[in-house]
Amino acid sequence: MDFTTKLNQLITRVEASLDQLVPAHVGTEPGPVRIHAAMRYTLQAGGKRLRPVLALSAAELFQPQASALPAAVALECIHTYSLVHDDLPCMDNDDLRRGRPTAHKQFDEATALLAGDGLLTHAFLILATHYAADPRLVTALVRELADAAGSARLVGGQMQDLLAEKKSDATAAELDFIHLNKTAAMLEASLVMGGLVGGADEATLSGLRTAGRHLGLAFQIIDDVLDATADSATLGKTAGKDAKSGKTTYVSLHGIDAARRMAKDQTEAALAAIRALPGDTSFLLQLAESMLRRSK
Ligand code: GRG
Repeated sequence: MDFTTKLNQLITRVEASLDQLVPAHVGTEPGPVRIHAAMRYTLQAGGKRLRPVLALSAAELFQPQASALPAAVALECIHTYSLVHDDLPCMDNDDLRRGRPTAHKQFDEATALLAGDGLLTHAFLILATHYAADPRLVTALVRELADAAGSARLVGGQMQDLLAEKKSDATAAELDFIHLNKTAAMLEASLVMGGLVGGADEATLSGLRTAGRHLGLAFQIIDDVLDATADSATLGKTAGKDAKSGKTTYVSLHGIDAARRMAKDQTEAALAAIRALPGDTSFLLQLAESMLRRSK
C-alpha cells in the first residue's frame, strides 16, 4: 500500500474513533448539549491528525494489531483543547482555526473555555476506560500524557511563549524551551504512547522520545523559515524579532541561513532516530518526511 493510501486510511480510522469516543447529545435527550457540541466543533473541523497518526504508526512498529486508537483520540483531544484555549482573546485572540471560526467566535468565550476543559479531562477518561484491562499500561499512558500536557511542558511552554512576547530579548535557550515544550512535547508523547500500547521496551521508548523531540524542533524551525520567506519581500526583520508578529523566531534570532541549517540538522536527527527503531519504519519515515519537507 502506498504512503498516501495508508495515511488516509489511518486518518479515517482516527476520525471514526473521535466520533465514537467523544460524547455527543442528540435529539431531545436531556443533558449538557451545548458543551458537547462545542467540544466536537473544533475536534471535528479537520486538522492534520498528526499526533494520532504518529501514535498509531509507532504502535504498529511493534504489534500490527495493537489498539492505539483510544490513545490516539486522547492525544487529539489534548491537542485540540490547546488550540481552542490558544485562540481565546486572552491568548492569541484568533478568529479562524482549521478553516472555521474559532470556538469562542462560533459559541462564546465561556463555552470555548469549558470546551477546552472538557476535552482535556475527557482525554484521561478515555485512557482510563479503554485500557482498564491493563492497569500498568493505563498508569504509563496517563503519566506520559499528563507530563507532556502539564505545567512543565505544553502549559509551561505556552506560559514562557506569552512572557517572551512581552520582552524584546528572548534568548536562544528560551526559544528552544518554548518549542521543546509547546510543540515537541506532544509529538514525543504521541510516539511514546504508541510505543507503550505496542509494548516497546525502555530503550525503544527512549528512541521514540528522541525522534519526537527532533521532529518537534524541526517542525517549528521550518515553520519559522517558511514564514520568514513568505514575509521577506515586504517585511524583513527587526532587532531579533519577527517584524510581522513581533515574536522572536529562529530566523529573527539566528538569521535565515543558520535557521535553514538548524532545520536540516533537526530533520536529519529525527529521521536517523526513526531509522534506528525496530520493525518496519518505512511509513513512519515517510510521515516524518512529509511533515518536514513541506513548502507552506
Ligand atoms: C493553551 C496550554 C495551551 C497551549 C497552546 C498548540 C499551542 C499551545 C499553540 C498553538 C500555536 C502553535 C503554532 C503552536 C505550536 C504547536 C503547533 C505546531 C500547533 C499546530 O499543530 P498542527 O499544525 O495543527 O498539527 P492541526 O490543526 O493540523 O492539528
